[in-house]
Amino acid sequence: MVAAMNARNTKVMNRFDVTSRLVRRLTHEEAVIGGIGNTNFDLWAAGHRPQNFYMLGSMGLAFPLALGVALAQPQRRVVALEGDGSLLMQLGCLTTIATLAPGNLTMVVMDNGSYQITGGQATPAAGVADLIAVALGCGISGSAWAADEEDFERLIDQALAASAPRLIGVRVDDKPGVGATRRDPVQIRERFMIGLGVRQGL
Ligand SMILES: Cc1ncc(C[n+]2csc(CCOP(=O)(O)OP(=O)(O)O)c2C)c(N)n1
Repeated sequence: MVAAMNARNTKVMNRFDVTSRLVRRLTHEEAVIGGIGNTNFDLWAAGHRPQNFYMLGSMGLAFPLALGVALAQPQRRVVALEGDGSLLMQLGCLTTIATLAPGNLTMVVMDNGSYQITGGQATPAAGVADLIAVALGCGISGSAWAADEEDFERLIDQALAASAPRLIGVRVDDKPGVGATRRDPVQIRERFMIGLGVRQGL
């Protein structure tokens, strides 16, 4: 049963492929927040959208930032992508998200069991820690590991129609991110605010 599945029972997928599958399912100008490094690189490579935000430099801030967007724009669906190492650095955000429970927030953790971009050091998620069990324990019910790509798409469709936040866990391989965003925080912020309709374009 999917809900009882742990990370060890799941297929190891590819982050760029999974990210591309996610982006192809977006049809309502959903906001998507990519986390530091690989999650935002692959989000960029999957095809830039005006509603994409690419976190630079701050581990673990994709979910908190997405929480803010979800609360500010309750009519818009918000998706956040984060690496396991980054989520582990900011685990407390899951309790805040469970407490505020925005129904329009979907989170995806791309779990490669390592701090890949800084040299592949193992994270606790490679060993004893199960991030979906953590999310469920924090009160984010409905969170689940994706068994394979098809299951991931099914979980995304369910989450995008849900009325409570969810975390979807995806075990991914160690392939590097495919693209690279320009390291220009002001441009990233301005583009995003225009994409969300809260600032006029130039
Ligand atoms: C507070 C802090 N410590 C360390 C770093 C350096 N750093 C940047 S990305 C990263 C690893 C991110 O790991 P993960 O989120 O699992 O993503 P992956 O690289 O595996 O895709 C580290 C250690 C940082 N940016 N901020």
